[in-house]
Amino acid sequence: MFKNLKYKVPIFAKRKDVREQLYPQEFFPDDIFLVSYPKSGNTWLRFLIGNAISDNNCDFSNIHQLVPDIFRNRDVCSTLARPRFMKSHLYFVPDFGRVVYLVRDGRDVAVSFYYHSLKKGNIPLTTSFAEFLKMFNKGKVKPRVRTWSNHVNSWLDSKTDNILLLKYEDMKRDTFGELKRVFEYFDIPMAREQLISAVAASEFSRMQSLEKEQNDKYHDFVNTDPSIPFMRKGKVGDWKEYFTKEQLKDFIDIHGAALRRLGYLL
Ligand code: PPS
Repeated sequence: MFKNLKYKVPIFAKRKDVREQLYPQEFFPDDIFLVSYPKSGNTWLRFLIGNAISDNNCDFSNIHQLVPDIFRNRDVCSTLARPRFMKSHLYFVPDFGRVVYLVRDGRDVAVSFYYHSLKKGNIPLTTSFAEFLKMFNKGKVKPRVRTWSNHVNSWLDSKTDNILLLKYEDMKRDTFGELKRVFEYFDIPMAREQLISAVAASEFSRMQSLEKEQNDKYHDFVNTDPSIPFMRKGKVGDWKEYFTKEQLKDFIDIHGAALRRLGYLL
């Protein structure tokens, strides 16, 4: 099963006993995993799907019940109706049958990750973006899921069938079209009107209001440092405000191949 892989699978995924302690008890062939490197827009995708399958009742209080994380909400996974949608930040794992692999320009990911790390207290508040970027480029940030380009390449190089590649930038341009593509790709019937209303219920401004309302309760997203919002900017190309020419050159030296294969370096 693990033969002929260019990228190493995580040690815990190789060890069946450990895997069983971490993952849901059972995987089903119709499970759908929403996989991404952190800060690529996974929560937005979870809200879109969560709203579509719950008649627009998704918020920060129940997102983990509707579209759980395979580790943190492991017990919830076994209670879900099938087909289950579950979230993960793992780099390539052969155990995942049907996958939506969500990507975002690594430079925007780096900026978003910087604020995330400050918010979570994973780096001192005095850390500059320049200092953080050096750690990011080496994959030395929490959670440790290797470098951005390593993650991207591991999934793009995988020979697994049934991977739908989604781009944050395309979701921004045509949210309805991209959400529709997810349901169509996996042959899950979903009424057009429901998709339209799920898109509206998951708009940045609405999720931002929800974050403010639910600020003191749901620590995963919001109850860390409230002065740094989870719903920060939600923009494409914000990196231009942060990167110096030299940082951009270094970034391209390290992650250029992955940026190029995703069409981010035209
Ligand atoms: S996490 O912590 O890894 O789960 O983060 P993740 O959810 O993958 O990514 C967070 C970024 O996604 C932005 N976001 C959105 N953008 C557009 N529209 C909507 N509705 C939306 N919801 C979340 C969020 O603002 C983070 O990006 P930045 O650039 O930091 O604003």
